[in-house]
Amino acid sequence: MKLYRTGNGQYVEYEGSYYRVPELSWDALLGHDDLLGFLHSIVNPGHLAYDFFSAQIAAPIGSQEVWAAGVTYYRSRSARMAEARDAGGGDFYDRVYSAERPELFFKATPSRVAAPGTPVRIRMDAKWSVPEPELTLVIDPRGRIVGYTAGNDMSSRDIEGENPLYLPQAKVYDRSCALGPCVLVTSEPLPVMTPIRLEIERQGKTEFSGATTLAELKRPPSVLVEYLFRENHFPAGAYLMTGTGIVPPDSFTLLGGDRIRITIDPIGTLENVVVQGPLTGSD
Ligand code: DO4
Ligand code: MG
Repeated sequence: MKLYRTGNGQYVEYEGSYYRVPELSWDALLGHDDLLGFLHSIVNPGHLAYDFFSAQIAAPIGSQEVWAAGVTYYRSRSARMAEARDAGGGDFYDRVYSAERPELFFKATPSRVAAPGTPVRIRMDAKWSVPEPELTLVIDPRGRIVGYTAGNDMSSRDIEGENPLYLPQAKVYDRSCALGPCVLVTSEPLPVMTPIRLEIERQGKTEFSGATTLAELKRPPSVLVEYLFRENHFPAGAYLMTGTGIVPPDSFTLLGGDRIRITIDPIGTLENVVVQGPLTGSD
């Protein structure tokens, strides 16, 4: 069951039809004791909606914080070790990959999150920027995974590689994160063979494409959530990006105008265009 947040309220997509979710804020939905059961109760002719396609899809987030896990795929460990070699950082990326405690970091407040179809940004003071396509866990205030969305953990690799203490600047800035297009609400874990695909289009041509599967994710999502909720309360719930398993070659950097597509089949495709510089009023 797919839950969309739009400029026109919330909709549920189920078996090809759309249903209007009666007035409940996004935070109230995530706080629901039985979100999946509640959404199933809406799937009836009384709530059928025919105006979904005229609604502007918004990022599927209310007042939740976005957190991220790092170095959860072998590919990410290797890329990070290479970029931090001159800073003497190779060793601790390897250590965190095999340590019991995961790397978790704060990623974004809701205002820094780009909606599907709106720009994500690269920093003016960065020379090496990449998207990171990541399965993102949607967690309710009780610490239960209630759904999944696609996420883009935009990253400045030169800033991160210069000194690991610069990680927050490499990761957290305006529109450094995108989420969407919907939340797949389910009580089942996603199959391990679920593919995550990244395509970067430049001037109408594919500049980079890559794929991985959840089978490459080293740590179970439930373990990442358990660490996130240790000593932390999230009254509105939280989002947790699970790390990237796709890293473009070191010669690649994003440019303004690039189009990024992140596809996780049961969720859909999250698409954003890259901007370097200030956003215009309409962004
Ligand atoms: O440790 C740096 C960040 C790693 C990251 O964002 C990832 O592996 O996805
Ligand atoms: Mg990441």
